[in-house]
Amino acid sequence: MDYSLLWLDWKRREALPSYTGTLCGEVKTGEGKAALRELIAGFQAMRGRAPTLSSQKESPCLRLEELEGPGEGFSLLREGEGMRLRGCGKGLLYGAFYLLRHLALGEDFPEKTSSPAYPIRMLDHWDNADGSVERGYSGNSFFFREGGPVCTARTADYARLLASCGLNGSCINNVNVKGNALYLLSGKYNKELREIAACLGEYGVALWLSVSFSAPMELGGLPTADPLDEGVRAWWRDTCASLFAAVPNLAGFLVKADSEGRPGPHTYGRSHAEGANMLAQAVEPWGGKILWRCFVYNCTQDWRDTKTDRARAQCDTFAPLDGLFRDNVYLQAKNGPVDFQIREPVSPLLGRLPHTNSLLEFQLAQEYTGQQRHVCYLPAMFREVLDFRLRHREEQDTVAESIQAVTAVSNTGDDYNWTGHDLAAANLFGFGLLSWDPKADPAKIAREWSILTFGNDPRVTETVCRILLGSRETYEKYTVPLGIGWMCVPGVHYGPSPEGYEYDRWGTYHRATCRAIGVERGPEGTGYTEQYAPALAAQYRDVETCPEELLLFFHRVPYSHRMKDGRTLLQRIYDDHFEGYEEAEEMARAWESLKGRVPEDAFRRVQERFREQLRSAREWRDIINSWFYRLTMIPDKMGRTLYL
Ligand code: GCV
Repeated sequence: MDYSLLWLDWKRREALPSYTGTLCGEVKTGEGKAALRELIAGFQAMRGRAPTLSSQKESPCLRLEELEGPGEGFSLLREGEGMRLRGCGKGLLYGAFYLLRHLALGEDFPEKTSSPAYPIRMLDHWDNADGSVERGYSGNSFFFREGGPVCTARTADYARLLASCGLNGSCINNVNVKGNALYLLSGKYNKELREIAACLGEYGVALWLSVSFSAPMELGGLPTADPLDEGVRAWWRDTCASLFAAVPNLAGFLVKADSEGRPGPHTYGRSHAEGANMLAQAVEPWGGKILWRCFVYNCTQDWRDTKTDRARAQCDTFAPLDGLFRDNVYLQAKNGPVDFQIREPVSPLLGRLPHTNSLLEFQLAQEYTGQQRHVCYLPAMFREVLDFRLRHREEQDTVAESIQAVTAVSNTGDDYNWTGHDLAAANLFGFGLLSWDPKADPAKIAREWSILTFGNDPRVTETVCRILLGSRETYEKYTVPLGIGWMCVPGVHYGPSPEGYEYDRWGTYHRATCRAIGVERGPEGTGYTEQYAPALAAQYRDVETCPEELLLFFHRVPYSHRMKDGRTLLQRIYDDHFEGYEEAEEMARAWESLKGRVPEDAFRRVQERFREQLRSAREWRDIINSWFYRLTMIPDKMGRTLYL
């Protein structure tokens, strides 16, 4: 096998309950059969012996009861010394994985009745047709090789991984549609797409494709892509009719329009609602859906322009359109208003679409959070976002309660371990579990992932959890302070460059002088705070009540600003950077202590990553601290080394 099975590599477990020796009941659907297959293989791996199959009810056994319908929920209940798993085909599949995971954790009768929080729980791949992956940190694409899509054994194991943690959709190509990806719509690759869709479908995973808004011109040779043009509408209708007929299990399209140079309806003086609705009508006869990204902002800003605020752009564009989208359109908004920084406030747009389907987008690919070379466990951050109260209503006002679907930019590639850093697989697993249940506990997820991956050695579990659970704060401390973002090397987004984005066109400025830093986003400044519900706006606009970890996102403050614990802002920045590096050293030492307790190949891969993390963390610490020192000429109170 040229790749790992990650958390699906079931380990032997002593004294498994006796019902795992017999499976009874009949299954009919593809997903039901996949559930049975997984149970047989899982029990065999854990017991060392295949279970027997019986169509009769025997005792004790695991009894499968398949219901008719598309439902995804399941119930897993004890029946004497056995268990009964009940659900429609997909439900059986999720229930089977639930049972296997919990048996592997050492539970004998893991009873559970569960159904997913959202009907769409997916991954977005930024894979290009040439096999490269935009912001990919774990090798090349396994969906595309030599210019076209491919279906391989890995596709099936990918589908298993997704289903095993509750995910049910995959958009396999980059939102920046380029090269041969354009021809995914043309019929040229229908055979390959059909194969991929069928392979994913066996595990309840729907296929999605990213499409270019100007495909009618690029592919169809039309003179325009105007969404109100009859010829354009007919072109999309015909194209969808042939594609959806040829590729069963195609769920719809993801569209990045009028964003970072991509074509869109604004070119024709049309709104995003007009653009999205035109596509929605074309896919509607096929039950298709349109996922329309809200990542729309001016990416050719003049840094001298102090009025335009990129953080405002998405709400300014989309909030006024709330309620104008068709039912099969989902507006896809990133978790923060800017772009997947280590610390951002929750996007105000998520609270401003009460009459539109909205889809929350996270990023597993750690573009700004260490690029899968630094350990940075993200489920805790995801949970913070999901739990965040948007305050537009008295009740049921959390992000989790305000959205209708979730997705994440994938962190997978064709590396042996799928995610480059072995510990980054915990992010994929955790996102899946949270997409099913947004109340899932990130600490429990880390524990579960560690046991499934490395086995049930308490010392390993405790150490891995300690590393994972502190890693986000550690990363934040030695990199970019208090929500300011963007002090990374332009383009690659790895390593420190405190002024790298300062005089550029991307709208990402901190405007530091020798006295103060930050962009004022209250009403006296850009007014961004006023995009939130009144209670939140009031909290954010006042520097005293603004959460400290977001101070520099919302306010321009002098370095002498007193933090709540009495330290100055500048001293806090120095302290964080020194502490962050020490914490990274401590994490690396903790990993070293696992030598001989985790498989040697995984040990070495992670050890290698920690070497790079420490090198890079030291660089961040010294460059950021020295840059502030050179600007202010205020020394560190503790007398630690700063460089002139
Ligand atoms: C796919 C950021 C990334 C781009 C990405 C874009 C997006 O700007 O740097 O690589 O493009 O976000 O989300 O569309």
